Amino acid sequence: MTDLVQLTRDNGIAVITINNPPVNALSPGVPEGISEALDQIALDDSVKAVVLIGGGRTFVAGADIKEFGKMTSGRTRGAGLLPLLLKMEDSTKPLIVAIHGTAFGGGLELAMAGHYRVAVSSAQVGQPEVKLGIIPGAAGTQRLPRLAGVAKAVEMCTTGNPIKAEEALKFGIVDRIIDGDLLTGALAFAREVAAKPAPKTRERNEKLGNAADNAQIFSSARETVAKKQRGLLAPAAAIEAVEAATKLPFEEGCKTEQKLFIECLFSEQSKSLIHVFFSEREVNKIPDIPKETAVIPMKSAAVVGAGTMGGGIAMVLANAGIPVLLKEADPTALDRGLATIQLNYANSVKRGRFSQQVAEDRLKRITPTLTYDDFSKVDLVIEAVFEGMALKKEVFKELDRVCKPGTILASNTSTLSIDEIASSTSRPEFVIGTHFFSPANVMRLLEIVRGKATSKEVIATCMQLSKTIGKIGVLVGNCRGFVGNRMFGPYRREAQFLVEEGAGIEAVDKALSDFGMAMGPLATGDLAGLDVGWRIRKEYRHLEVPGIRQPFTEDSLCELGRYGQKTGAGWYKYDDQRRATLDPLVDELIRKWVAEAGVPQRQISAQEITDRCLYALVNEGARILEEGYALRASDIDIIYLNGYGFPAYRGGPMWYADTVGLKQVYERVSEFQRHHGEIWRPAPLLKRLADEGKTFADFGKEEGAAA
Ligand code: 3H9
Repeated sequence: MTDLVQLTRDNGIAVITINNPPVNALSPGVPEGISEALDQIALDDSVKAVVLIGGGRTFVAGADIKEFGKMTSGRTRGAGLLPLLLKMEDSTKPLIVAIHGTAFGGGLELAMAGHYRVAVSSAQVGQPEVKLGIIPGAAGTQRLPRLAGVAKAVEMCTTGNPIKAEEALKFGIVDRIIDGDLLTGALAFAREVAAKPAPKTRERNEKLGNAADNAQIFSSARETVAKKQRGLLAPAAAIEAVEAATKLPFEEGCKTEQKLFIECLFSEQSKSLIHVFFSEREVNKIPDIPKETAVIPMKSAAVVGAGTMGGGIAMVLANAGIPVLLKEADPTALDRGLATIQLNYANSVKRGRFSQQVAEDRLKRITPTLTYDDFSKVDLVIEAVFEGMALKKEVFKELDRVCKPGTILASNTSTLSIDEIASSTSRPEFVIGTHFFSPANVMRLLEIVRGKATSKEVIATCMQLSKTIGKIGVLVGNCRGFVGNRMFGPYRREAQFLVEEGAGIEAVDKALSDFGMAMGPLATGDLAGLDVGWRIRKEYRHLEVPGIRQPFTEDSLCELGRYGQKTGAGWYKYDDQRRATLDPLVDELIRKWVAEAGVPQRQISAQEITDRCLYALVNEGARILEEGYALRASDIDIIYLNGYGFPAYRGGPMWYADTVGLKQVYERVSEFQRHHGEIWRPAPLLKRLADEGKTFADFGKEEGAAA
């Protein structure tokens, strides 16, 4: 037997334990180990029943995702799990699967091939494969509807969301919840059923429904996935596979599932989503900050500024159980900020996200204040005042005076220099950027900006805090706009240039939305508020290089008071439900402005629109990477997926460029340089990697950079 699987005996019951830390994935050796254990058990007359359990913190979290890359590159292609699962199911001795932690993907498929399943109440089960761009590939789409019914199986296989043990019990996926020690409970259960015939899941057809009801389930599921999982291939494939379970015998259904599984696995979408899975975990690895770095205990916090961002950040902290002071200079602004928070919580209660009691508890953790009086007690302050250097420096000077030594002083600035802000304090090592994205209580991204003096403990604490508050923290360096907004500038610049050169506003947004972006760049501007960028541009106008082309339409719209959704008009006009329609006036104005500026007009294709906008992102991303402001290309991807609505199934802008091929991207960027001048000069790193036939992903691995 392999050392990943152990076989022991307990008074007539065999116990197979899987020990493949950290998550007992079904790596090579695990299925073989289980199979060997079953062979030994079959020959041992003293064994009356079998318990299969996971060692350590969980049952099996699925297939080993690292193996998929080997399969798609042709390095491995084993028999898969199906033969093992049939062998388990055909065992004449009842096999009880004992679940704690997570039985996900192949883990749930393994469990469903057992004759019974017992679980602790904290356990979760799920078929999360769609999140990796695939579908269950070991008969999950065939056994799950037989246990849970067709509708539940469709829901679980298309959303990928797990369910808790209690719900799994209700739907027949689990047979009993075990209170107390899982193994003890599983052994007792095994003794109860040892003499009974072992029910095979694949032969249980009573929950497979009837044709008419099923047709309804499948058609409404297809509608839902087309709307909610726009652009993704796997959810529709999952529906097709479950449909096969209702129409074909088990073996035939498995063949359909296999065919769809392989198609999905070899798709670009799956490769991208697997890249995203590992990249999300990679962001936590910071070369010069070891895991053991001490963190500062975080018992209480304060937020300065009760505007949209400040209020959202206070909610995020309160939601995570951290008491927070919310400070404003002006009583009216404070009342307004609090009213917004109350409204947000009330809306969440109305939508059933949490109870009134939870909302009240969270609200109680937010203490409004007009003074810095209690700031001496807090462990962290996040400043979220208006975006202007002079004001920020004033606030930090005051924070330095009132806060105890050791308090982390963080700024939510989206563009300004953390080093300059830190220079107004006597403790630059405690100053850091925590750049939240709007709405702060919804968006998952947190850019953590390292100043040149920021201490490792402060960085480690903020990285940990990002997890506590349910965000994905990405460490970036201190350059103008940091990573996300620095790249977003050229992206939105190109969107405006395209409009100025003759593309329609809707055509620009549609091209990017068809690519998969959550919203087009102009509609995004309207949502965020066009005045935000306008104010920032004014702050930096003195740095503009004369003779370099600048877009002007958005500033001109701002001068007319068209700030976007909040003023009911921006690039589009909005009704009171914030629904956008094209405004002929804007079109007229733009044509007039560009005629005055003498910009030649032409027809522009959707391909040019996407290439211009996306390669502007990529080219700037390449500079950021080379200059060391991002640790890895994949960190940039994670920023774009979680903060800017980039489609996960394209892997992020840097990954997307790698999939296009850097040679092709470089040539297109060079072509844009010939037509549009120096702003399109290819980043040196892009040129070098293209020349060497390498990818951005290679750069991260071979050379490493430092934020
Ligand atoms: C599948 O099963 C297909 C089937 O139909 C069969 C087809 C034949 N493989 O997330 P964490 C690593 S598809 C390899 O930080 P947590 C992870 O990279 C699979 N590695 O912990 C990390 O490594 P590192 C379906 C895996 O406690 C470490 O384990 N299953 C796998 O926050 C700890 O992970 C899934 O999609 C894996 N399957 O969360 C489940 N899982 O320390 C994917 C984890 O080097 N996994 N690792 O960075 C998860 O959702 C979470 O990891 C889990 C634990 C909830 C289990």
